[in-house]
Amino acid sequence: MKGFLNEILRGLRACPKYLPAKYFYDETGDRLFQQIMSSPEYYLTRCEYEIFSLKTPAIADLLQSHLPLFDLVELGAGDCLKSRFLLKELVHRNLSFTFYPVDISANVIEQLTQTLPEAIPGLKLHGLNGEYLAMLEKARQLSDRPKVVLFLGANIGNLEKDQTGIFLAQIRATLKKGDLLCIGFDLKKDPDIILSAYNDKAGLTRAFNLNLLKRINREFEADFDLTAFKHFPVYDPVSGACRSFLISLKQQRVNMKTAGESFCFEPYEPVFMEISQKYSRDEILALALTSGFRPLTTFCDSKHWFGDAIWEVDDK
Ligand code: AVJ
Repeated sequence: MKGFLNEILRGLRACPKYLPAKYFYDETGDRLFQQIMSSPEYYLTRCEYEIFSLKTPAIADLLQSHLPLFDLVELGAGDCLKSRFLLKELVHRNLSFTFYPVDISANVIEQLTQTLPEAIPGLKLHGLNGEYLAMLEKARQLSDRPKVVLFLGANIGNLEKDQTGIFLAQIRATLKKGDLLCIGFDLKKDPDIILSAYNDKAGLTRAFNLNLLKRINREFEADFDLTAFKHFPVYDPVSGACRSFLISLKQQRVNMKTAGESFCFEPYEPVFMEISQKYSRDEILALALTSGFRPLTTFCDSKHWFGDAIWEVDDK
């Protein structure tokens, strides 16, 4: 909670202004993201769903051929829509493992704990509510089995390119040689397809971004006028960065009682909200190598729009 306020303040005091996308996910944010995932424009989830619905036996074979025994940790588990294919398959194969879903949303972990063991009889689940690295460390303390870490949904795309290698190296540092990482990347494709995924006709992504202002209003007694900001996503086909901004439509001052501070916005001043980085195959391979992993294989959907790469923790 303290971290939340401090990060919000840092972002609003900065020039140019930004807000951290990880705070999108309050109860309303979770619901909006669910709706985004089933919107016609947001292809990512459907592509990765296709991979897991069709290729789970091959994925399970690969995991088992590298590790006879392991626990499964999923970073940013959400509703486990895709990973439940793998969980079912592994339970079916009578593999003894514990599933540690990690999520920043307490709400999500509560839901999973209630529903997943019912949906998959025999599943051992231990939910971890918190940030990725801290919870990965926690899972390590709870069990010394080798780990298979799932990081799906292109969540890695929420990091700036220069932070991605650092983050992956941090993940690697919490793992042991031979541990596996299954990581989902959204691939570079027709820019129009990418851009419309972040600018859906129903306005879900717009509401998703504005909801963070609403959350700040509620939790920190602020007075953001949600009608005075415009959702504006851009995609750079060279870097592969898709960025969402909220643009202040007028000169305005926003007060935040909890912080005893106010923030001025110029007309058309942007607030950077989120990056959703897209990757080429070569960029994915290079990323594995620079962060201390050995790429084993990548599973793709039939359109080649999305890839789930499997990497092995390499020697130091
Ligand atoms: C959950 C980070 C993968 O960047 O595509 C969806 C979040 N933002 N629509 C993404 C998101 C706007 C999503 N990730």
